[in-house]
Amino acid sequence: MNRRKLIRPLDAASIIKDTRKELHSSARRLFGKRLLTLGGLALLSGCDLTDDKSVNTMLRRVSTLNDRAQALLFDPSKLAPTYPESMLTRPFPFNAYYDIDQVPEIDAQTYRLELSGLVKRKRIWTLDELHALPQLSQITRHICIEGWSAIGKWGGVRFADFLMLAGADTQAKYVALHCADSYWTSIDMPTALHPQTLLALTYDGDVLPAKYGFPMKLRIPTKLGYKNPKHIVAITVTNEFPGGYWENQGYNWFGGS
Ligand SMILES: Nc1nc2c(c(=O)[nH]1)N[C@H]1C(S)=C(S)[C@@H](COP(=O)(O)O)O[C@H]1N2
Ligand SMILES: [Mo]
Repeated sequence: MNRRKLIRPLDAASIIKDTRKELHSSARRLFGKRLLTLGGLALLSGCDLTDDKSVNTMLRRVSTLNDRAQALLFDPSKLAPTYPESMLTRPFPFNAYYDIDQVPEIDAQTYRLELSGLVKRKRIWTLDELHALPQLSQITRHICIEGWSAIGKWGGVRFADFLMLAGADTQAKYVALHCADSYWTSIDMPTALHPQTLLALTYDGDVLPAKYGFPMKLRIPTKLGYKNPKHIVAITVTNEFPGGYWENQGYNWFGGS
């Protein structure tokens, strides 16, 4: 059994870990180098942590606060590290909310990508059309919240180029990504426009294998693994908070790495 299916609606432990990490690192600068404990935050917010529900509410608030801190600290021109070919992780790990024998099978011929929401040119893209756009490739580290990381090489279209081509409203807040396996996630616009955010069509120089997200995934080296959706079938530009599969179960929404 996949142990992640056992995760409760709100995985408090993961948020505490996440919160602690954030308070100890980037976000701490915002708090004037003073370390805020959960208890301290509770005092500040007038929240008494007497039961599970109020603890959850509190942690949710801390996580939302983290989203804002991370968004403020995000530097759109700062690049994630890149690596030489010699450092590629082989074999690259597979991960999903299900086991590998349940990876969706997508037919390249009938595959369509639907682009909708706050875009001038709402339309459907075929795989050939995506492959016909200018391609680039990069070697970056994928970091999964479950405690592993791996270096991989992905190729494809710069997502910012794709959004521009589509006439996306770049003032919009979110880009939501919907996947063939019902997974979904969403990202902030500055991350969508980051130069390393890639609409990835290849892995290690070849067509993206099914397990790694055929026919298309979003490779975002500035974000944690769960914010790198595979098998994307629809993209929506929106101002309404779209949440995400894991995010709605307690994972921090911004999910920076
Ligand atoms: N469609 C879809 N995308 C997904 C997931 C998923 O379950 N379904 N899992 C995410 C998580 S948690 C991780 S770590 C990575 C794993 O990607 P990989 O199989 O290429 O290593 O995919 C992410 N994107
Ligand atoms: Mo992950």
